[in-house]
Amino acid sequence: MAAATVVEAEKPAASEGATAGFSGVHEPAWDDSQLRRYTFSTKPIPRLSHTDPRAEMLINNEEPVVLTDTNLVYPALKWDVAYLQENIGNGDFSVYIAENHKFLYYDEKKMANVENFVPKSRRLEMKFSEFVERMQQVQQTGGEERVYLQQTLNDTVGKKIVVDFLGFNWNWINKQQAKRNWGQLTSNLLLIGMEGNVTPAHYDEQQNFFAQIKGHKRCILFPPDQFECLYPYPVHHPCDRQSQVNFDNPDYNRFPNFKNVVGYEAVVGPGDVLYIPMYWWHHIESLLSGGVTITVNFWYKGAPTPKRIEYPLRAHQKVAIMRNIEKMLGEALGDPRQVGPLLNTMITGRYEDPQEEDD
Ligand SMILES: O=C(O)CCC(=O)C(=O)O
Repeated sequence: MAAATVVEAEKPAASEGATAGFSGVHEPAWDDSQLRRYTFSTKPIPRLSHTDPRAEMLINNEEPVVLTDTNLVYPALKWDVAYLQENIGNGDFSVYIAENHKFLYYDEKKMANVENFVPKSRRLEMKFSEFVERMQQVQQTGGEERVYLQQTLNDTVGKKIVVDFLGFNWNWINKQQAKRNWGQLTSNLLLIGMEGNVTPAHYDEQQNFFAQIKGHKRCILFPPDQFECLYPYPVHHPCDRQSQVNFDNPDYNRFPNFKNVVGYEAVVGPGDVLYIPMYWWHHIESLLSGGVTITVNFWYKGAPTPKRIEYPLRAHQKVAIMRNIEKMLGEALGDPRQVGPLLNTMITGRYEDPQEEDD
């Protein structure tokens, strides 16, 4: 991994999180046929008890780890679509509808920056029962179209959900936040996905404890030092922070460094909590033929920038610098469309081999 790797885990086995079948024999909760195939290789993310000192070291070092026994969302482990439909209340929910399995995020506020930008999914506000109907319709028609509910938990939820929420292991997570001087909890996003849904690779500027509640998700992470392999969209583009590479069919002419990408992966199931460090890329897929998935994440602001900066800078600090340069140029030029041409003029032919003079 990027800096010190304190744990080398075994290759994840499909038998992890096994469930007991009718025979009493433990059956694997998932198998390899439920994973999509990609061109790159991955190493496993360690699965550890939250009491294991190696888990603490990984989080301190901002490296991912799956924690198997935090009880973080224990009261929610009974949630399924029927329970939520009964108890979640009559608020509005953001539901994305995509033309295929990929839900590429886009920032609606940045859409005006790119002429002719056509999002590959659309967001609709609807009641929970409408979402359930929509999901059933899509399942019945069996086409490419899919739906994904992604809604910040708010005070419109019903009493039973509030009780479940208050029963989360706030003691443990508050300690995690305090120990690392992270900022405030900004939101809990509830995600309810159909089997096979994919959230393509992107990074967030927040720390994330990703708590799996129902079904299994495959999470492939890449450290911030793989920026050059993943080719994020420009900062002013609606798909800022998302990789431009199509993992299903990479275009190596446009994105040659994608050949060098190496991921870290884990399949998380009910009760698992994956720590996704700030600025780490993550690609997340609900397993094929795995049924509905339910997740709640916990997003925290990062720790404040230290007063004394230590060199060499870490990869994520360089990503933050690049983001700030793009933003400053956009403001200085008064037009985000001029940022790319100016950066090209500034760099092309000047930095490739600066020691050789042409006479
Ligand atoms: O679970 C997903 O599909 C995406 C979640 C995600 O990107 C996040 O929690 O940051």
